[in-house]
Amino acid sequence: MDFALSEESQAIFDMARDVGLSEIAPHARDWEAAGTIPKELWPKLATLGFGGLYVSEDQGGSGLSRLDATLVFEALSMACPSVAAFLSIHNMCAKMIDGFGSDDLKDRVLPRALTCETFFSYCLTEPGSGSDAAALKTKAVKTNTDYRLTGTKAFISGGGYSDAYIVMARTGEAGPRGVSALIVEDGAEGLSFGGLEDKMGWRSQPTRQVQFDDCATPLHNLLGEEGRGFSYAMAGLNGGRLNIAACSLGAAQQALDQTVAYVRERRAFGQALSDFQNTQFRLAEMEIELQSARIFLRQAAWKLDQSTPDATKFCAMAKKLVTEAGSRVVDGCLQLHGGYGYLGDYGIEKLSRDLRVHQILEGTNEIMRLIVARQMLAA
Ligand code: FAD
Ligand code: 2MC
Repeated sequence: MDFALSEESQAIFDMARDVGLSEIAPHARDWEAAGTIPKELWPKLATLGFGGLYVSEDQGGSGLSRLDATLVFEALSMACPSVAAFLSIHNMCAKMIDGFGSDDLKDRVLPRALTCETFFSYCLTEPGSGSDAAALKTKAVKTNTDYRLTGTKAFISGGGYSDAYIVMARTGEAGPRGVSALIVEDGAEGLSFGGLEDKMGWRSQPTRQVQFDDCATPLHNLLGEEGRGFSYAMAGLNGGRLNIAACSLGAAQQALDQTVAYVRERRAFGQALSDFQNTQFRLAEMEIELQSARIFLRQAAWKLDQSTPDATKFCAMAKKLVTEAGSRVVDGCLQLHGGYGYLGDYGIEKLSRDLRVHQILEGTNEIMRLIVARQMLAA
């Protein structure tokens, strides 16, 4: 057992932190105001292998472990968790294609996904089914030449922005076993988008409904086998949940680092804020919370890397634990900044808004508890 990062893992973290500092951090607030991220960013990140972090090397991906991939998201989130999390969704899709796609699909789709020329979104949630994802109603009817989709997906990160969508749609019976995963490319006949959602955080990412009105996608755009799409979607989310946790961790660490510097400078009652024992104890609590969250997250990632039988449970536990710890820490940092923490210029209020949704998406933290309890009570 080794609790230290290897030199190689540390180098991956440092590389991601540096590119975040130079390419993302200076623009994060402008992109938030604009409500979008310039598409030119992605190919730049792809040159570092960030378009397919855990896509296998055979397919041209970076072949990183899940643990190393969480380091990338932790580091990028120090610059902006909204941008980092958006990239995580694309990576989740790329890995689903790598893991479950036919050779033909991989050859056709993956090269452009890895360079981010094709940026992917993930479409599971519907207006009437979020947590109970297997109740989805979007239908895909098979013809001789294509699948024809009808239905609506809700809250899609990258809706109307991305170049392609992995869509979970019903091709068979009710429940999870009647679901298939299909790739629908932007511009497909019958594909349209709802208006831009006005969100609390993640504002640089466009979120829209994705609508299918007898929308055609070729038969060869089926991912894997018919009826297995729900399992593929869930498998994708195991890694996605680790990444979202890593995004909370990196953002909270950034807030804490900034707060340590701030309390040394800011004075009240004739002394630095850092001289108050209350400040010291709060800093210590936050440090303990983040360090323990980090170790727990890395253990969960290691379990997914090893495909241990309890990996799903650990991914769910890590998502719940780290996203809640991250938000608590950012809120504590905001408090230590006093009124300045509430102002846009200091960046902490943005982190607070961006991180809040991590307790809701990629499965709410109640669903994470459900997954954990189900595994505990099984057998
Ligand atoms: P509901 O399922 O209606 O839940 C409402 C409340 O009830 C929650 O507190 C929930 O925890 C609780 N609840 C539900 N069932 C149970 C239960 N069995 N036990 C206890 N409590 C329960 N989805 C995508 O597919 N792709 C995306 O790209 C995407 N991006 C998103 C981006 C944003 C900004 C947001 C806000 C959401 C995004 N989502 C996306 C959707 C997200 O995954 C869902 O919002 C989430 O899964 C919850 O579903 P819901 O909103 O329908 O809430
Ligand atoms: N990993 C791999 N396979 C899984 C899995 C996992 N984590 N979870 C379920 N499966 C498989 C499971 O083994 C079963 O396969 P099989 O048919 O071969 O036996 C199948 O999927 C069905 O599983 P369940 O019987 O557990 O399905 P159920 O409907 O009871 O509930 C639940 C599953 C509640 C865990 C699931 O619906 C869920 O995770 N809900 C939350 C939805 C969610 O996370 N949405 C996120 C949307 S994406 C997003 O928000 C973004 C920002 C991108």
